[in-house]
Amino acid sequence: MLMRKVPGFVPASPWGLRLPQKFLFLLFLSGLVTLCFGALFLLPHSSRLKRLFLAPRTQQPGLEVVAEIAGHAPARQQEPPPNPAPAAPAPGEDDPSSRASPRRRKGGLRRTRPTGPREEATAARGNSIPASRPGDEGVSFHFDFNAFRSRLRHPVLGMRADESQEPQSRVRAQREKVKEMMRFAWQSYKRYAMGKNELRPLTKDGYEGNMFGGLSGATVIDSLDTLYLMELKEEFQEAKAWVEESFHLNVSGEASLFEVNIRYIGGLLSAFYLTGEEVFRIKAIRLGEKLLPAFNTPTGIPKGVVSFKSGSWGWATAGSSSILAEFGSLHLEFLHLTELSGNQVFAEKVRNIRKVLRKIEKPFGLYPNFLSPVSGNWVQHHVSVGGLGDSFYEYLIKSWLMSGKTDMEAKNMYYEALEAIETYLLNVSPGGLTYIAEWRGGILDHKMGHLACFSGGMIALGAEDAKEEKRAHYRELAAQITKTCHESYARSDTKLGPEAFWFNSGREAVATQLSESYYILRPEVVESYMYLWRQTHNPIYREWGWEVVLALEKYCRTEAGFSGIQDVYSSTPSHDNKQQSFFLAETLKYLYLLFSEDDLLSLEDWVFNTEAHPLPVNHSDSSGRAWGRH
Ligand code: DMJ
Repeated sequence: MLMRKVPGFVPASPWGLRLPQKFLFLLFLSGLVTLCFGALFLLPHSSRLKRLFLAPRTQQPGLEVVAEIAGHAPARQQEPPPNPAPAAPAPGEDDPSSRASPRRRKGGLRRTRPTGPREEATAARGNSIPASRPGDEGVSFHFDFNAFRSRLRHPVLGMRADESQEPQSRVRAQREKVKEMMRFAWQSYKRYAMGKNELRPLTKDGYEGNMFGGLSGATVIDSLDTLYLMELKEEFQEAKAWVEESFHLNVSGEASLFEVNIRYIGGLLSAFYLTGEEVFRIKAIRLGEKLLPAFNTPTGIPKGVVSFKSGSWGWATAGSSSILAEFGSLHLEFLHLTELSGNQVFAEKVRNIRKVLRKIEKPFGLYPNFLSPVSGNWVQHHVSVGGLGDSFYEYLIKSWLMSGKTDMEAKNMYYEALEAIETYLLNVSPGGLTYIAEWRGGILDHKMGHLACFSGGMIALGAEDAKEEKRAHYRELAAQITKTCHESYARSDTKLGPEAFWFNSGREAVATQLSESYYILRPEVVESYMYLWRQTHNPIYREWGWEVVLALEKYCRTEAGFSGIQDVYSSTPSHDNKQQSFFLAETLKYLYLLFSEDDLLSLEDWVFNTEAHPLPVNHSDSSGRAWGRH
């Protein structure tokens, strides 16, 4: 193109800008760039951008980290007691330090504050559940609560005849004592940590932890059904009001699928079935939807950690293996999510897990603890009925019972697994104590974890439906294992049991190192006492349960709640400053049931999930929803 020369015009650049104009333009450009980078670093919600532009992906932690968040970790993986905390926030107030700097452990989960309702609505996308507005979802589906209640064979809270006939009985006083402990545990939590996940009784403040992806109030949700069945009515209303007003699902952190399922989903489901209050049903379904991205793996075996972040595919930062006890302990809750929502997606997810497990080859009929969600193969051959494996076995027999004894597949898998466990893991010590060892590719570790002590109760529960010729044997086996677990308590100075105990070098049912000598208010031993009591009515189980009550009062009760202890072999143990939510959900509930009549939450009508939340047995013969296909 020809350019005419115009007088006074000096072509300064190919863009036709003069020097001062060019200078101004460059100045503007550099200002813009500075502004953008400034925003990236300084604006409060820029952390996601920073991650995108500046940081490599968080390094994937190994199996131990996954185990740790699952609460299945061996002793060395437990958190040390927290450092003295800053001044306690007022009840119900957020801890400002946690807001400014989310707790992050090496390899741990990111926990972020709630971000907004849009996050909630989008979490379900890609899993056949339409995104919906908070509050309206699940409402359109009608669950006939009255029909469900009319099918129960016993009143939920039992006949209560015992109390009027024996007002001064010892067992009534024992039950009242447990109720008082629950009231104290709740009131302490409410006073110092309401809305936080757990109470720290020594520092008198709350603790959020990093297992729940930003969800709060684990103790509230875990306590609902215990408060209800103990008829702590005022306290139950306080808990319910908190769920209605303050339990927000619009969080975007990374959570343990297992822990959220057993504590939050389990707690909400049982609160709904006990009361018929819609708020619990709706929140359970909404939260269930948020868990679905975890299943987006090549095999459909979920990863242990789910990201609640909007649009995420659930491929969060945890390691490459999924844990048997975690992906194997979803069945009960997910069937009930389908039952209460009418949405098959939940049941399909857990049916697929069952299918993978049924097909895969099992070494000697045993189920190793780690499975690749990508290849569907076992990752290593470590088998345990304690941590990492435990509740998978529990959910097999309970799936059978919860189905109204129609889920034959679960029944067969359970008895086959139990046979293999008996053949390869069961031992009797020189001193005559029966225990279930851990198996590492054929080599036995002669130890039992506290977690494995639930198995006495499980075997008792399953004994009645075993082959005729095995029933008495299983009853006896359950009693022997429970006796061994009682020994682990009886042989300590505090009469509380250690986290793990060994059978070697002439020592039996005792921990061999300090790192395994702690007790964190765990329920498994009293859980077995409860099942054995209901099966046998042998008064020894109530005696043993009472020993635990006295020990808890003496060593774990503090001015502001109950705390775990660091050494069961010390008569002056230090406290770990944590009132675990499962203490209210499980330990106190099982103790209360132990001192109650059998028709309080009758086992004919209810199964307890692995966090002791009661879920109803399917007595309907016409349900096409959750129990439709076996
Ligand atoms: C609870 O959260 C559950 O019982 C789980 O199955 C194992 N660990 C704790 C209690 O010890």
